[in-house]
Amino acid sequence: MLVKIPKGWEIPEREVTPEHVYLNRRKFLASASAGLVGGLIRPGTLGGSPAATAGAKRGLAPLVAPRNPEYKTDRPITRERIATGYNNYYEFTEAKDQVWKVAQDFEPRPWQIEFKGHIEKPFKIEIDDLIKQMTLEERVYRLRCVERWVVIIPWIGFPVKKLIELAKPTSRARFLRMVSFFRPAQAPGQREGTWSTYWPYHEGLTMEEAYNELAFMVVGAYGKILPNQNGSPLRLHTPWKYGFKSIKAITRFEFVEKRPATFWNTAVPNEYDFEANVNPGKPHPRWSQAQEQLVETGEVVPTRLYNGYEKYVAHLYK
Ligand SMILES: Nc1nc2c(c(=O)[nH]1)N[C@H]1C(S)=C(S)[C@@H](COP(=O)(O)O)O[C@H]1N2
Ligand SMILES: [Mo]
Repeated sequence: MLVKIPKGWEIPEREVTPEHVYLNRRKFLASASAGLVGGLIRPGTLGGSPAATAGAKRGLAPLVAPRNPEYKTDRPITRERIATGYNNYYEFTEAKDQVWKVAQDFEPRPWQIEFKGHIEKPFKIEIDDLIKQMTLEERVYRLRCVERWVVIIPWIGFPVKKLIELAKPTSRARFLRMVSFFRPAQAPGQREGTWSTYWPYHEGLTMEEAYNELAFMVVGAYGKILPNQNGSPLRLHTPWKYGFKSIKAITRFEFVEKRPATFWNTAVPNEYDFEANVNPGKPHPRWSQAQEQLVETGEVVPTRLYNGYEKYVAHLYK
């Protein structure tokens, strides 16, 4: 059932400081004005570009793939301009409504991806050669940020399983480690202080999670090549986990034996764990996770265990 926002509903500001804790208070206050603080994200106030995709100056190349009808969501797809105009991408800026702008000059091509670790033979491949080897499909998935905001996006990509099959891991591989880019010249957030010791962004999954049918490698959205702000040219989406697991702009896949360190777990270990499964019953140390807010409409709805994807993944955590 749909829970409308009660009048004056607010998450007190002290409870919603985003992933960076209190380390950069002033900058947070600037960016928070467009977010959950104050309770509402006003529809139509996001982004600054008249194009459907926020910031797409000349338009993105079309990328069309048949929709996989298996994956249903509780709400309609979020308008493109909202989902491309409100982002988390700390390499660029912590101001969610500015990421599209700051990321405009980032160059997602040419882009080489490295495969290493416990695989038959390490290799490198250009993103477009990788895409050519894959059968693309569209999947409409929820994205639930640990900060409690939700968007619903028609992603285009292929199962992580297919990528693993290409890499041919040996039996020693127990985790898949993923590493993002490091380009301080194009990413202002990598030049500034707060997170300087943690870049590049890095994440990981157990091999079992990576093989799960939901785990998706994304190369497009809304019938186009993925815009920079959503993680072009290649990002992960694991819809049963908090958004921070879904690493953007991946440059390296590494098959490892030991559980890899992850960006947010290293930076703020008491707030972000490796598993990061969406769970309404497990509060963040600074806020409840029982409810969440649709970015487009401002509706506040109950959080669902595994973000509503229980039937696909619950068995992994028995
Ligand atoms: N490289 C990188 N990947 C990242 C992030 C980031 O800051 N850097 N933020 C994460 C977080 S916290 C979220 S909620 C999602 C947001 O994805 P979206 O902007 O496409 O909605 O990206 C995730 N992937
Ligand atoms: Mo997030």
